[in-house]
Amino acid sequence: MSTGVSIAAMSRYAILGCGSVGHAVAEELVDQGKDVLIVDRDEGRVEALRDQDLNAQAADIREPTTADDVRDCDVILIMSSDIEANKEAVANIRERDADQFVVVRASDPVSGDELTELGADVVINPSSVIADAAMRSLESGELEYRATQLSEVLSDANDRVAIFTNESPDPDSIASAAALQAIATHLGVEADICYLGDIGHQENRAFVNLLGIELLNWADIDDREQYDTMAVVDHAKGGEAFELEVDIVIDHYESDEEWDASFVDVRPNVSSTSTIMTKYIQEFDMKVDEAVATALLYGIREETLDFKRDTTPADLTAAAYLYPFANHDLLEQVESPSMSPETLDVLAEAIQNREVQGSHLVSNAGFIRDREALAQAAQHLLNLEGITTTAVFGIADDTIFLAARSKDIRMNIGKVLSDAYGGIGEAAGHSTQASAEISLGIFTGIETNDENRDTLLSLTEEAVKRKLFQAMGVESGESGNGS
Ligand SMILES: [Mn+2]
Repeated sequence: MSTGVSIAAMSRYAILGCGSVGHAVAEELVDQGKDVLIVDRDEGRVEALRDQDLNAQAADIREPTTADDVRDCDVILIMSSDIEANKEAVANIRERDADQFVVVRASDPVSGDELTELGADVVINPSSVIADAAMRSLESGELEYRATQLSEVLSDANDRVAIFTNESPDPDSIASAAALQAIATHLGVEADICYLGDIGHQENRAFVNLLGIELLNWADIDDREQYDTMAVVDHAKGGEAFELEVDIVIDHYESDEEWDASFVDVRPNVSSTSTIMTKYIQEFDMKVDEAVATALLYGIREETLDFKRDTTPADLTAAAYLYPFANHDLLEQVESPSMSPETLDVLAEAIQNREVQGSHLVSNAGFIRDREALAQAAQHLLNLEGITTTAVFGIADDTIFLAARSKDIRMNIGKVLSDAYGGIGEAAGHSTQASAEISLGIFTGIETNDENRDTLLSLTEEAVKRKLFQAMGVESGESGNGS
């Protein structure tokens, strides 16, 4: 593509080898109005192509002269099923030293590597293309099948459907329930979202209120007879044994419970039930409501810790689908009900840099302005799954400030900090929360240009982390860096 002008307007295409694949590609390009030259050694075939008003010429693609014939083409597609001939064609073209874009058909990964070495820009391996296509059709076929099943079970409801979130409803669970309710409505079936425990976290309450999702406490419902179909979504984690008879189960975790439901869709290969529900919404080809889209997007982001944990392609495509329908201002409000921008920055930095040893998390928030943000970040990180102790530190005014939190009853975090830093700084606090201050001392002479700042940061980071993990009784540096 030596010309500097638009490829779409000016490119000439050559197709070398016009069997079934080459022919299909040629037809597609001609349909798109492209200028195509076809080269094939079979004279009869060339004759037939010319009868179809195609620009074809008879020549052996292995011949060096063929490379001369296609010298004016910008893109060369070598599509013959004779892989040895394809190799020679690539070699001849590359010998001409022209800047042409070469796409070539291989037969297997080995010939693919050889063709790449000979200078092909793109190598196509038919068996992997077919395998990919087969997997995609299988996936969409399965989804179509499941969607039909789901709509049958929902439509069987004579009265109302009760959709249960997990016991302490979290965003993934609430969003999934709202999505299933929307699907039921789409099918003309009435459904309510119910919960058994209580909505504990303040953020989850904010989530429900801001999105205007109506959740009913099962304990407050007198007329339970009105529900003849029961669904549970995102229920496996965080729920006691479910005593009601269930018809629909949708989850991303395998459950310990033996469900005797007519519809079960459990996919451990995705990270959230919201991802699964998004696929159904797409399959039902329904207009997705703003609140539902926002809820689902938040559900996916929360389960994947904003796409940092166990994110699968399915989670990403679901999020990408939801993105344009979601209300991003609302999303921001849900995410940060009471956090200042500085706290959010510190928290983001701390999540990114976290190092986890066992259930202990230590993280560096970098250079900070507001020390209070460290304490909030440490408190917030304590919500991460499997974490019982957190410590977040940052640098301000030539001093390292550190805030720590613990919910591990066997650990006195105040004592841990004074063990770790008592000798080199000041530590204060008690069993569940504590803080420490360490003067940068020997480092303070360094002029803080950007490069020195980075060096300073990594030196302090290592020292601070090592001392803390030691005092906690674990050695740093062996495993489990979260970022
Ligand atoms: Mn979940």
